[in-house]
Amino acid sequence: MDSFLKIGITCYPSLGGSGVVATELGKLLAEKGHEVHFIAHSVPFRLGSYHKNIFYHEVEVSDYYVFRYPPYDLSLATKMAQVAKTQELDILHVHYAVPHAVCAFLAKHMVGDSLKVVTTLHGTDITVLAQDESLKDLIRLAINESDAVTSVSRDLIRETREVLDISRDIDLTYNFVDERVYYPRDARNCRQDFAGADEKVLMHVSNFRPVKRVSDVVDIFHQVNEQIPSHLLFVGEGPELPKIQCKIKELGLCDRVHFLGKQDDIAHVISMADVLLLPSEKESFGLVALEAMACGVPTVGTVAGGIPELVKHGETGFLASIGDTDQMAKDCINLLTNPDLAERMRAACLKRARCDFSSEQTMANYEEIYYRVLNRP
Ligand code: GMT
Repeated sequence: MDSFLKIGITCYPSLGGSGVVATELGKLLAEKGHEVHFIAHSVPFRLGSYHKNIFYHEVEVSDYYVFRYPPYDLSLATKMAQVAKTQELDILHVHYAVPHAVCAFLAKHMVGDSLKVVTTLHGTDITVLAQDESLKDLIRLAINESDAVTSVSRDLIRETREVLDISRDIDLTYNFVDERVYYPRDARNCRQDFAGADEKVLMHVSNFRPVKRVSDVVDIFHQVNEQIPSHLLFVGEGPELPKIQCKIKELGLCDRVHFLGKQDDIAHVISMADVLLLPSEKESFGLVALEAMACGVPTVGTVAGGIPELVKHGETGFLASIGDTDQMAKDCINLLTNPDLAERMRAACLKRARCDFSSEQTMANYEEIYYRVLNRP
């Protein structure tokens, strides 16, 4: 059918929410009938099983001896152009500005204006990298030259305009989760491995980078555990992890805090929790809070970035100022000692995830953007 498109997608295949969202979007588009070509350095980790409309094109980087740093960006741009030409792509949808939007800009110059570039900004590409003078002008160029730019929150649109001093249109396209995967799972058996019947479970899932303020997670938990017997489950890995492990030891919380490392089946793992902690100082969206919400788990976190657009304070969780661990601990205690409130929030979470962040709506938004840049009704 004519209305089906050939779409190239580039993302970070092995880490982070941006890669997860890009891969899940590609899978949905393929299920709908579009032809989707992933162009990346490895197979996206959430790609899953074979689908006739999904193709993967690997970027191979030259290791010629004169290169001190192998030029991945140039190889990616060339691969994008090759795939666009041979597969007759309509759209190249790149997730994360650096280097993907820049590579797409180069690819478009190699292919011609028939190839339309859509760039999705995910957060740290603007809130961290665009603050760096060595990258700022390049990011601004790539954003201005994209045929459409989307952002995962209003707050990120605001910050992009402010940091890069640009005025072009940016479409708001919130993230989503696949409802067939993210729903409340029966995790009672797994929960029993950590917590007794009358104990509570708090959880933090992240890449343990400084912006996540994982130390605040420990401070919140410390206060909660003094009032309510509970356990803290950490999911993920990252640079702050060793520091956190030392802090847990110093506080004598080793038997209360459990490190699960990286986990694939996040829906199942999150379903063990009574509350998700997200005390970040930067968070353009906070995909993990949506994953939790879709499993009926409220979030206690901060008002950073786009979190308030996702978590409704008092309805699907509680939000406090960045660093206000006392308030976040109080909010957790309130939630964990008040079964009516917990049940109300759980129901509100399930409803909000389904109604306001549905995969169908998000895919429709992206399709509308694709057809718009192609000038097709
Ligand atoms: O959370 C991270 O630091 C990873 C990062 C990424 O690039 O994958 O996440 C960003 O994109 C996610 C998907 O859109 C958002 O949900 C995260 O909020 C955003 N992270 C930050 O803004 C710190």
